[in-house]
Amino acid sequence: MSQYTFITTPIYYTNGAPHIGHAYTTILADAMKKIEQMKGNTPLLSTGTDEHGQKNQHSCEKIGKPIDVFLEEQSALFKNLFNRLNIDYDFFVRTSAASHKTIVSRILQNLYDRGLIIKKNYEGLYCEGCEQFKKKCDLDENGLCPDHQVKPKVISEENYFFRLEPYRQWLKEYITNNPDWITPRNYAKEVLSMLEEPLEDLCISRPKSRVWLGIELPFDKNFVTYIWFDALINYISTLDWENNEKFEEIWKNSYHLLAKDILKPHCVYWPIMLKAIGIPPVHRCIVHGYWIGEGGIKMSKSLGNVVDPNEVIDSIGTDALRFYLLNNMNSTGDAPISISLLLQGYRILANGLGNLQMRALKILDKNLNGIIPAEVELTNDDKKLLQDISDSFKSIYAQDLSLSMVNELTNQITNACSLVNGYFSSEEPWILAKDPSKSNRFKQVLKTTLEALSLIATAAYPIMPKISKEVLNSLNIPTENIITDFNIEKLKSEKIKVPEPLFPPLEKKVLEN
Ligand code: ME8
Repeated sequence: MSQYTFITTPIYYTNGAPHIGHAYTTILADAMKKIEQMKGNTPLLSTGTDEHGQKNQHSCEKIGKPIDVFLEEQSALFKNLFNRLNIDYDFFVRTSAASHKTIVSRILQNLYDRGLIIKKNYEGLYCEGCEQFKKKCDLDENGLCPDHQVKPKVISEENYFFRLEPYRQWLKEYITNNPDWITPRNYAKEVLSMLEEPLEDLCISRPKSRVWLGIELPFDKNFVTYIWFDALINYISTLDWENNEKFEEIWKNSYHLLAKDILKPHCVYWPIMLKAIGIPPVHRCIVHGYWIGEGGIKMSKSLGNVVDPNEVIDSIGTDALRFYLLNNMNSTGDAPISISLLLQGYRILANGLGNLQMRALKILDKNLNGIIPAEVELTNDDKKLLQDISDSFKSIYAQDLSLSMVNELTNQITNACSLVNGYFSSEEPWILAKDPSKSNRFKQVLKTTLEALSLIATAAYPIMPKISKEVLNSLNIPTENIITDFNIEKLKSEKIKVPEPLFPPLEKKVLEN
């Protein structure tokens, strides 16, 4: 039976242009949406931009544009990139939208009226990059924020606070009783260790004298809402939770995707906020590591070591970028990225999938007038090769959504391409073609290869949507509604043409310089 699956990405800060890290989480979300669609479910994907807080404010002040213009332009950079990346999002949240602001205000007023928000003075170390107060133990040996490599400022001010401690025990038990709530599990352990010590009250306001870009507190006009309290609510405001009669049905199968930098807000603050609001936690948090850029540190806008996804798309195309990212980030940690690694990834695709398609279709065209020999009976060994490939894809698609599931899918695509390329080479169809007595074997080899190609292209749809459709179209398989059909021997005796190469040789362009 079809069910909703709600998949979210973080909403990204608009203080700079999007980079590979932003592209990755959004591509991962899109791949998951496509997997759910292929399974016949009804996935909804939400992404967007986080448009308040000091970081955005400072960037806007530096550029000197009116705030609305600045936010509109910055947000458009993300939308444009996501369009180029073939991201099929259903919602694009902008926290500056009136509908979001109203919901945040209503939640704040409700918590305030119930005595869950209190006012007091606070002095602490503040990292603007994280938009968070830090404890000494959060900093590195030089007293710097490990993610932003800056010394946090000492800030003392009156603010409003939301008490987290009363919920700590509940959250600990929830995580212990739901070991897959945060995946991979090592991040659940990290969160449990954050819950060993009493939780400090969460400062949920910023005085307007310091931060003017934010949602005004409904009960005190001298303050704006702390950006995280505002941003996390996007996950329910985007569904218009109070007025949406399907909210529960959608929420019960919801997935938050995020990198480990924002584990605490998502896995400590957010479930507690939801508990106080009266909503159960998200179904699952899927956490990934960092893309490590040149210099061996986390790629980030503030550090200036970013790979520009638009440049990469110009050079190797969207699908090769999607494949590289989904194939190289696995559940065990961080992953390296550089232009030369991306180019290497492109060549692997060209030699694998690209080569497989081209050699099979060219020989078909040359010897059988381009007509697929669908009528030929395959040997048991040929059938077994196809069945093994089919079973491997079926078993991956049967898994629940996770980082490792998507990663395994990319590995299986690569493995299947090598397997079938190996089969093709060892059967030597170009020699069989010359010997009329071997005509049956020649047809069997071609049919097996093309059937395998159709399985690989179907499985690859969530990872490389455009390439997948190109391959399926080249085999005359309809692509309006690609489903998890891994039955073997589906091709018809139809005439097909040799298409343009999927991964043409790269010109020596911008990227390599
Ligand atoms: O944190 N490696 O926004 P943000 C992997 N607005 N992923 C990366 C990455 C890297 N080097 N850099 C960024 C915020 N990402 C808040 C979120 S949500 C309610 C509010 C990805 O622009 C990754 O998904 O700093 C990470 O969690 C997110 O971008 C942070 O984006």
